[in-house]
Amino acid sequence: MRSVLCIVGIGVVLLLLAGCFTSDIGGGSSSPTAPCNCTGPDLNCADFSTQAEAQACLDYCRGRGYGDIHGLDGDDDGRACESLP
Ligand SMILES: [Ca+2]
Ligand SMILES: [Ca+2]
Repeated sequence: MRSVLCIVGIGVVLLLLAGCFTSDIGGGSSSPTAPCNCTGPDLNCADFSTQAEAQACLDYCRGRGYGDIHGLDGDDDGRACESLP
């Protein structure tokens, strides 16, 4: 009797775990708020239409520890793509 309870308990735990994983997969389309991809392909100022977009990408990648991986801030003053509107 005790082992039956044990098996039922394990089954419940597995169901809960499965629920966690499926909800993760369902809600986890890769970072919809990311302004750009910090791991490539390489971006340049010409790939952004405004300075704010380039800035968001620069700040985002710096915040994640990638630094100015796309080379958007060539003079390293903290402002990305000064040439953009
Ligand atoms: Ca680049
Ligand atoms: Ca700059």
